[in-house]
Amino acid sequence: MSRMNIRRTIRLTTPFVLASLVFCSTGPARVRNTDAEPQVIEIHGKRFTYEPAEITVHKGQTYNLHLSTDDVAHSLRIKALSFNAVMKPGQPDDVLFTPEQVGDFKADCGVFCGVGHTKMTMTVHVVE
Ligand SMILES: [Cu+2]
Repeated sequence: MSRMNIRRTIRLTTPFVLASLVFCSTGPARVRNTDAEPQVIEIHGKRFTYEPAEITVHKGQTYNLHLSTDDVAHSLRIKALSFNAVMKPGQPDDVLFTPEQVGDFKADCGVFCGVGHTKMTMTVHVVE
């Protein structure tokens, strides 16, 4: 290929290469944003249990805890992880939760809700 043909080839292909780069760079970014959406975990509190009674989450990952209750006020409290979110009857709430420590943690209710209040617990497993 002559020098002139090479220049012509470069001049003709450059816009397509740049367009491809733009297309490729926006494609994965969209996927990344979708992946960044926190996973939703539904937790329902009622005298004197949580449903589910245990959850498993990954360290450093952010979750959207969808908390709800219908009877009286409760909370989801994980003392070891400095987390406490009040659950009000009839007012479901979304709370972001990012565990930063691996282990099995006890969650309990931080709002007195009756005679079985101290037995209202669940387990949060945080894994790598
Ligand atoms: Cu309680």
